[in-house]
Amino acid sequence: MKVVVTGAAGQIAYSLVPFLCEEGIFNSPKKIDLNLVEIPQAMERLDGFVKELEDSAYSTINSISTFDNIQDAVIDADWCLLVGSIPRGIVLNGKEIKERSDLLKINGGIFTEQGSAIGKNAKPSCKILVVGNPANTNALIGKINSKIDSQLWMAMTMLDALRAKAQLAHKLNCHVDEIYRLAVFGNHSPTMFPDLENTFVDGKSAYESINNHDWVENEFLPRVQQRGAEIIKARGASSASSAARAACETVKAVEHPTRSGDVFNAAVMSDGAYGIPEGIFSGFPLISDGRGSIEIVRDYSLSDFAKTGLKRTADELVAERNLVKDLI
Ligand code: NAX
Repeated sequence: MKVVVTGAAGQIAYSLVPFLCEEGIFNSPKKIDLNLVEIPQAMERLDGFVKELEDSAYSTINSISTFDNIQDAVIDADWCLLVGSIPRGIVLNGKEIKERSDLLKINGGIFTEQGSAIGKNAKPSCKILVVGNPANTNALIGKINSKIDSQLWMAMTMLDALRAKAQLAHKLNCHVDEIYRLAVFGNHSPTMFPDLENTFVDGKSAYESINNHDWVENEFLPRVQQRGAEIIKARGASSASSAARAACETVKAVEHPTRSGDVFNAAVMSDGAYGIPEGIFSGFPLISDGRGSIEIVRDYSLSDFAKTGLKRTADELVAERNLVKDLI
């Protein structure tokens, strides 16, 4: 099977690709043809990484190829992990890219081209995970430009869900594996809404076990929403190892059936579920049948507090869509 990773010389890919090469990630006995994509200026760095991958002698890998153009890289692709993008804070033409709106326009151009290439050249059953930020709106641009309905486009919200799980496990003094049905709704941004009211630990509602709304609203939510900024402050660089693990967990979650009574997290195109407007990419609780089909789980009950949180993050996504309307 063919797996494409863009931004392959970047820091997330440096952890992500080795994770993907481990046994048991893809639900297929086939060996992987790995296509790594970068911009021309980063090809030398990418070659160094390829040497390390070769030296790792993975039994899952059939071939490793590098590309500085997306068109050829995605021919017959089964999976595309779109990690490459221009980060906030970079200086382009003497101007620092600070605003999400500027980032949206610059990255929008990249995802128009990548979407169109994937639509034309990848398999009709190709699955695409957008990691590069602003991930939700980049996924929207990619999907619309692919012009193919059968391909599955997602944006990554798994990292937000794993962050929320870790905080909850800490609070309830339980193991992360004991947590079921934790869902993160909305945008991969500080407006995201991780819901605890439908989350279960040991068969009991996590929200009721915590029994402290003030902690949920004023400690848990801001901590999860601001975790990325906290890591940048401490590390001097954005989350890479955890982001890579989250991307790999998303692939695994789509490729294998969801454990009974649980969900997994990714952003997909909304069909109006939970009042999130149609035609934007929002985080939802999802299940997979492990055969390429995923579905939104629709039985979460939302309190007024949750509905307010969902509206805020959905409004942000609609505003982002308006900023890129000439690209979709
Ligand atoms: P890096 O700057 O280390 O790597 C990005 C790489 O992408 C660079 O090597 C660059 O040359 C390459 N690139 C740029 N444009 C490209 C193009 N058109 N085709 C192919 N490659 C291209 O960033 P890194 O830390 O790896 O982060 C990558 C992206 O993930 C960023 O946009 C970042 O904001 C985003 N993140 C998303 C997360 C999520 O949960 N959705 C969490 C982590 C991360 O912040």
